[in-house]
Amino acid sequence: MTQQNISTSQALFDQAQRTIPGGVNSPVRAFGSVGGTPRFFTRAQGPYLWDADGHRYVDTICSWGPAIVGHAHPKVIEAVKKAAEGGLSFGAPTRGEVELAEWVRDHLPSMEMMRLTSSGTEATMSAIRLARGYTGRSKVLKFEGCYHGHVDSLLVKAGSGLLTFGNPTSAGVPPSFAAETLVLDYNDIQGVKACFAEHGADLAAVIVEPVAGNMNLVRPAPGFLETLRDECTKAGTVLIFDEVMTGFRVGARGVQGLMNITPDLTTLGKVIGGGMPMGAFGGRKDIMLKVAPVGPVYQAGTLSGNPVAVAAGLATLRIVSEAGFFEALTKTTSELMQGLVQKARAAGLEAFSADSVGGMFGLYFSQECPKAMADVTNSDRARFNRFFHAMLNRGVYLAPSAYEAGFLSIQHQGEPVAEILQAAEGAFAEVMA
Ligand code: HOZ
Repeated sequence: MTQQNISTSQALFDQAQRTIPGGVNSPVRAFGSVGGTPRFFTRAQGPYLWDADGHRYVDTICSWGPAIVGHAHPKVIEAVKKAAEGGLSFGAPTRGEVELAEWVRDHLPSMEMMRLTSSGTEATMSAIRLARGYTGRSKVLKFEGCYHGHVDSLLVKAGSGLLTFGNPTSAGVPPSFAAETLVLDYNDIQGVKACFAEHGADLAAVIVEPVAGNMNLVRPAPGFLETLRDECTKAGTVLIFDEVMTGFRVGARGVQGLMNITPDLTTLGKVIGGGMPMGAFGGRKDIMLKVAPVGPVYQAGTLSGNPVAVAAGLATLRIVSEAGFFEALTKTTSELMQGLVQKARAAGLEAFSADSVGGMFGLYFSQECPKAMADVTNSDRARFNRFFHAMLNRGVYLAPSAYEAGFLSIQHQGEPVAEILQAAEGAFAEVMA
């Protein structure tokens, strides 16, 4: 197959590296894991992206989740234009942010109260501080391969870009901060029980991606989230579900609704901003009332609850709450996974599996779906990298790392999914040659 001409992306990447470390503003985008030249994009519409050399791609990242209604959806764009015409930022309260908070509370009842932020990282950072302020304890338990944003005490054995670049604990995190973070394998139920037996009285919080999406997609094993809930309740530890990725992505009520488990605090991002910078943390009223100005835990932000981001978020959330939205998205995503497994088998590849929850999916070059980070590491990542490029060259943009999940939008139904499957037929044949 002839290779694409990507001279404009290449020139932009060369130029970018002179002023921006690695040429990118977020590490995974640099293609460090898969090699080659990152595409620079000029526009997106529905399920498609166009790069600076004019190539069109079916987008299976959807901005890492937010573009769930498709890129540049007319209703979202209209809401953004209207809000922008009224002023970009006031640094003061607005009606829209109250409406957004009420919408979120109505769909995620565990979030009795919340605070809006400008990113998921801010949300997790604030949730951890709040849990510490509420409990008067310092230690936090997290799970290997889960990524909760670039917060000092959570950049320990973290996922996403840290795994991609083989350095799961960031330089610049003081050992004394890291010492406050305990780390277990995802789905290690016995480890959780033993950890609580030893450290329960010192644990301020357990933070978990209830379906992991930053070491590829990894489902919670039966009993894992339930054990976290039970142990936290017994020890007076705050259970934080990081639903930055999964919130309004796996279903209208997040993983907590799908699995019927109530966390004490939840963090959100991505979909609630509809493609604009937005995050939120919230939960039990008695905990949230510790946040300033009513409580002693400080948290603030000039752009928090930004009116344009709130408008994009509200417009997006109104669409995802239409009847049948998640049923259709879940069906499309799961059919794509089945189709990809069939294409792999037809090409003679046994070591390939796929899974999805709502509109979020994982592709693994291994016989079985992973249960923890080590399973992803042990998959055939070299073959994934070849598959990534074979798909890119055929007009399908996959996440550029075996450690990332993928995302579809409601506009992928029909033709775009057919295009992905057709590309996969050629790509599987290429990686088996
Ligand atoms: N950390 C994000 C995915 N897990 C990637 C963010 C980005 O590059 O936009």
